[in-house]
Amino acid sequence: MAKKDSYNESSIQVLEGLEAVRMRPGMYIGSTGRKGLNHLIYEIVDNSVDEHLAGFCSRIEVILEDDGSCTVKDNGRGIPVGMHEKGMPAERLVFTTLHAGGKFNNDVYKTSGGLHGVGSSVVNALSVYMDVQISRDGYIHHDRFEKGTPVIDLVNGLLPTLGRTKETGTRINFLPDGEIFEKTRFSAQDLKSRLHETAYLNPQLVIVFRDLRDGRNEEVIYSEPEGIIGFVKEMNKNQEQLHEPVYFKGESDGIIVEAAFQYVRDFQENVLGFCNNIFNAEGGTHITGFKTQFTSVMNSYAREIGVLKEKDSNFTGADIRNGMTAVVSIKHPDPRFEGQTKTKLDNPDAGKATGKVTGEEVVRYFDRNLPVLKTILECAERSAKIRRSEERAKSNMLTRQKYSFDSNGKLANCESRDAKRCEIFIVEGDSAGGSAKMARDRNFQAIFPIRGKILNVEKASIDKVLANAEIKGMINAFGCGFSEGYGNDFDITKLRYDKIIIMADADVDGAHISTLLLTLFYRFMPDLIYEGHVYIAMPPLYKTQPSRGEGEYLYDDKALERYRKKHPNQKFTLQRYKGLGEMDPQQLWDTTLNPETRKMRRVEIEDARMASEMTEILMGSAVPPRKAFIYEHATDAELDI
Ligand code: TTJ
Repeated sequence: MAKKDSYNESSIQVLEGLEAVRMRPGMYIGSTGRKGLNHLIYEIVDNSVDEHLAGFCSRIEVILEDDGSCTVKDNGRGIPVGMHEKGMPAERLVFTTLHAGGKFNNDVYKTSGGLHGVGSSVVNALSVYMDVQISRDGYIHHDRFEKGTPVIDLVNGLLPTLGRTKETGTRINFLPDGEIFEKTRFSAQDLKSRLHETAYLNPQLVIVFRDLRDGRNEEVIYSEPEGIIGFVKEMNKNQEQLHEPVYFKGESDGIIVEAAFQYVRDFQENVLGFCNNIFNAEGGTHITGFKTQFTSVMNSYAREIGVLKEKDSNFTGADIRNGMTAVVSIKHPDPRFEGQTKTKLDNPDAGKATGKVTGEEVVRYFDRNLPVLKTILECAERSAKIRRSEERAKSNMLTRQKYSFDSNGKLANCESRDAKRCEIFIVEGDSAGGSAKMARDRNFQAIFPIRGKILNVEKASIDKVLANAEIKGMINAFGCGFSEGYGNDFDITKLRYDKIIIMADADVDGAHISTLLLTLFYRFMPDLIYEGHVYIAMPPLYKTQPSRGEGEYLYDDKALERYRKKHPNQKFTLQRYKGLGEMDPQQLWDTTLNPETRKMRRVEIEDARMASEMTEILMGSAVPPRKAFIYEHATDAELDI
């Protein structure tokens, strides 16, 4: 009897807990948009990865089912199913209680970067149903929940079984709740890149991805036995590599540190940080520890072998990292995160440990590999030379153009100077720019037309980028300067517009221009993206005009299909907008400019990171991959709404 009471009591608490998740889902999964939806999968998969890290799981399958649900399956030990002292099977506790650290507000970010560790109970609460099958102790144990509530009766306090098995493992099938999420279609592209990343970070793990939606039968197996070395190779595969990747691993103060790096002939550095397998978009102490120590070791070597003479000043960190691609991955027992998106590792001991291991291991490597050392120091020398000449060029250029804002002929500025209210639209094409100028609310909306394709900033050096009139005009208009490898003149408090809205045609060319602009922002003004100031306008593709009643704007071909299904017997004329230039000012105002009715999407840092990678593939010197990429992604250039 006592047991029964405590069961009731705890189950009420449970429901209250999960009810809170459904009331304020954003607090637990960040957003209820595209990203939050995919995070449900990552959250579940992370449990299987933890089981792998514990040494008991070698294979994980992730399946996007035809019915819109997702299945995650592993060959671990299986979640324990025995009776817990709280009066229910341990498994049920896992799926119905908010775990430690998974309480309210920011504490949920405790265990790792972003949203990992929030708990499978959160996924459960936000799912129409969740079906659980656990193979262990010779049986397949079964449980099922709807919106977080158990819907299966226990048998003598235990889960019913579906049959016998010799295997062990956990299988979860869940369907996200359309009442919670704006969209319930998972993004295969994001999921695949995340699973691939996980495979690189766990070289002994095999991850199977399957997409069975819309009659598809796609299967990809991610297995990366080379680990982060393979990760670095993959990132560098389209560039000229200057040496074999260098890899090291060590431990200090209970923190395991691993890194791989390789130089390519390029003017960029690309150093990625991971803590406990989670990407740290904003970097953190481990990255700083790695960079600082690497700089100091390389400067010592440079003096030792005479690349730097007594009178020379040291190389800067950026000089030394020019052309470097690196992955730094640490395992920390109690990571803490800060920053705008809670993805910046904050533990001082992580910096110390990474620095210590880097110092020891890099010296051990270069003492035995002098040719690689010399190659890298030559890069640093070249970079330092370019830096000095660019510093001169830059200071000349900026003093000359400092006050050219407003006198710039192309910017149609807004009247208000209250940055919080102001918006600037970067509009592709002069004719669309003209319509936009007429259509806008000039009180708070500025228009900056750009002509054709802007310069590809991925490859160009900084003085070339600044010499480009379109880019210079944009930087001037924003008012906050820019930062690049060698210095940081960027000051976001000077930003003149709260929203920077990219407005390009809904076709492949438009997507290309957006990609180039995102790359520009990502490289030279990344805080604009980190702080959520950049948006992409979503102009419609069609407008329907039935003989009676209101017309409707449609944003892609799927919406058109839906419209036809919804109005099977209706006759209507269909206007197709080939470009923004075809809309009259009123239409442009309704669909793209008016804050009340327009559609637009905020750019996330992952979008920008992907854009930058795409640009590299599209514009890089290697031609064959470019062709392949355009072919593969031609259909993705459609709008994603
Ligand atoms: C816990 O300690 C005893 C042995 O089993 C451990 C465990 O929980 N293993 C485990 C959990 N393996 N896989 C999971 C798991 C897999 C999925 C897909 C989802 C969840 C919530 C857990």
